[in-house]
Amino acid sequence: MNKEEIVRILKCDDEKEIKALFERASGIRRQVQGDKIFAYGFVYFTTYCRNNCNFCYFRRSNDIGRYRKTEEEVLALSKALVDSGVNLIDLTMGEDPLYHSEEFETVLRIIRKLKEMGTSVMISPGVVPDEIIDRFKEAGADIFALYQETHNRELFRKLRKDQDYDERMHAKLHARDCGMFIEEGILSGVGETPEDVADSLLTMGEIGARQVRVMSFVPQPGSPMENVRTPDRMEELKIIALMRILYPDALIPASLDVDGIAGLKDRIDAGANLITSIIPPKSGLMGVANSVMDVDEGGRTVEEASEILRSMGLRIATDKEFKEFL
Ligand code: SAM
Ligand code: MD0
Ligand code: SF4
Repeated sequence: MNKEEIVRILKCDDEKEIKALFERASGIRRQVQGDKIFAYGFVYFTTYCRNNCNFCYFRRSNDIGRYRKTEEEVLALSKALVDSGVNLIDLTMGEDPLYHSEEFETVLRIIRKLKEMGTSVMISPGVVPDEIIDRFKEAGADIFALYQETHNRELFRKLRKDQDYDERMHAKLHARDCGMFIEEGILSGVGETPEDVADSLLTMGEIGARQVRVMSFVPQPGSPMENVRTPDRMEELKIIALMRILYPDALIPASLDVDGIAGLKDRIDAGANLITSIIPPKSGLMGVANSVMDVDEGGRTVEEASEILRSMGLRIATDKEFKEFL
């Protein structure tokens, strides 16, 4: 698919054609991995951040309650997630000054201990120096996540205020070059054009991303974009389908962070092969886009997700199956 064709599909509102698009995408997923769907536990272990992204609840200037989990807490929560059946732990952090201007020893130790536990690990640290990225790899991290949000530099400047586009891209490429899988991601509903989306989708392939994501923007109280409306979900779903068609083997999340557990089925039907943002109830952990939705209610669990998958003739993959897929 070239840029023109991608743009045409993004602009298309013919119901029959869109239905066929989703069927084609989910058909490819079934061909590649049958009835298996992967599941990632989400451990947002520090919500302190030095940055001021305009879309984010956790931006520095937002006056909110924050937390920083201890090493023991992170390990205990991760263990509970692994025991519940997730295939990977996504260790995510704000650009917490405690780590970012000091050192990452605690984070490195956590990665090593999680690997000793036998689980796969993804690290979402924000922008970090090359030497630290090398050490994440040495410690055993499997996937390095860093989302550009858009590949339109002008739009990037508006979203990721005072951050450098090239620096962010460099960190991602360095992680790839030192042997980790990388995840690239974009936001839907932040002022992007269909042409921007097409550029992003093609860039994801050019940089060799193993995992690719899109999330619909969710407005955050207290942030500069709090009055920007959340977009119709059709754009996100079409982008998921396009990613699947362009990259049949890619890991493509259906994030519970956007619409909670209620949003799972549509995303899987659009071609996603992976459930992210599974969070233990009453753990004090938060999501990012929807920081609390469905968390304490126990909606974001393997159990709940499995029930929905079952009704679709699908199931959560075993660890062995996930490792073979990687
Ligand atoms: N602080 C690190 C960083 O920014 O790279 C790690 C956290 S990162 C995984 C958080 C991601 O959540 C952002 O890159 C963005 O794609 C997504 N996100 C943040 N706020 C959002 C919002 N209001 N709506 C939708 N997605 C959002
Ligand atoms: C998710 N809330 O998977 C998480 C987050 C960070 N690597 C991912 C945005 O939806
Ligand atoms: Fe900080 Fe990440 Fe939120 Fe930006 S997206 S404000 S870097 S936590």
